[in-house]
Amino acid sequence: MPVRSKNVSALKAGYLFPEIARLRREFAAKNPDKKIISLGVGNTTEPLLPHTCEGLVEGAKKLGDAKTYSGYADEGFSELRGAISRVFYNDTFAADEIFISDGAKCDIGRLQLLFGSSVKPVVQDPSYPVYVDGSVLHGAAGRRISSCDGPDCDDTRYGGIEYLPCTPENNFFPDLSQIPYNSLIYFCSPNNPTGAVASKGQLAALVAAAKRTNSIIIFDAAYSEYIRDPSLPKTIFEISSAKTCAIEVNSFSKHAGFTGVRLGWTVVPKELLYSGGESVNADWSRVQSTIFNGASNIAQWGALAALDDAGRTEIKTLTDFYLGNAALIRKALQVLHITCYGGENSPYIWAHFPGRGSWDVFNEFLEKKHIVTTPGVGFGPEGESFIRFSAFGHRDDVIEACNRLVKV
Ligand code: PGU
Repeated sequence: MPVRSKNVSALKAGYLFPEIARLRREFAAKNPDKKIISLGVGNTTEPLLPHTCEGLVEGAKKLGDAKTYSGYADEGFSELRGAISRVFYNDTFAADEIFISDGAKCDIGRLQLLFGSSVKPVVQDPSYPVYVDGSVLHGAAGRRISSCDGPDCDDTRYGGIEYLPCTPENNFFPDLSQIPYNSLIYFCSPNNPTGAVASKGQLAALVAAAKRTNSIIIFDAAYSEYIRDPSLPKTIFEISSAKTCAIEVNSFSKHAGFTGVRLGWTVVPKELLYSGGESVNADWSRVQSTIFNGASNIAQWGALAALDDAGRTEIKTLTDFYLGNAALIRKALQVLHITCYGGENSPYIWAHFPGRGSWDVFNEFLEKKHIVTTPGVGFGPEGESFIRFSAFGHRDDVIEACNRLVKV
């Protein structure tokens, strides 16, 4: 029999969110009379919006008609690539710099194929766990420095990864002087889980640091449509010189409710070159056309509807709704005098419980309030005394969860 891949065996026992789902199921089995409310995984709950949904329905009908049937869509419909450039990037990218995908997570998982195992991954600590786990799968994370295993192991560092602490003390923006040469810098803004959004000045400093260290940034903008403060940048490409050092991933999941429909995109500027001068854009096209066969045509028709004027108006309503949930959760935590961050330009609230372990707090909320959250340490060592609340939920459930929270 073939042996198990060293990279797979180096992963922590279980991926964060299925582990939390398992703990929820265990609790539900032991407490069948309790109504559990999930503010854990960031999974959308509200139905698709009518105009966007109509786009999906029309897309399905096109596939059922000989005159409009289409098969493999290669790197994406050119109309959709053009519409993304227009709506999100002020038309500054050509269609062939935007690659349509089946979601941001999938592209994050594939992008490291471009850089191999010798690149140095750099992550914000805390951040979305796929950056670390993806690096482990590509063999770039080095040795696991860990004294334990299992779902509640809070010691999950890897020797080959540079962790940049993002804490209240530094306003959740890292010390960029820690970035080593030839790094692959994963940067998420609005950040999952802290909800912090980097300012334009901070992104300019990040781009300068990437250039100084000959590094490439993978910028994850999955929550950009939650930014309400007009002074905050929604894309790394608001810094124009980022075209020579950054790739951006984004998704229709969180703003159009496409978590189950599946559609995202990745921008790889033509100006972005490896140290040897080769084109990263050409290689990404080669990789995608080899191991990915294009996103669903139906989903792409839905996305085109989501990007026209009626679709954009709907999306604002949907993101406003989830931000309304976030405001309720923040308010309940403030009543309890729990210090919390985020939730204003992001659907996540990062609540601080100084001196406590995050799994402890997670268990307490589950057992006493029957509310599922996400323990902060699942996002990195600096998340240890924090809990993440997700604002994705039906309004009635969020109100009930807030009532339970404030009730002594
Ligand atoms: N990027 C970030 C920063 C995310 O938080 C998520 C989802 C994604 C990408 C995934 O985008 P897709 O386009 O849908 O692939 N984060 C959620 C869901 C958990 C998960 O494993 O993806 C969360 O709760 O953090």
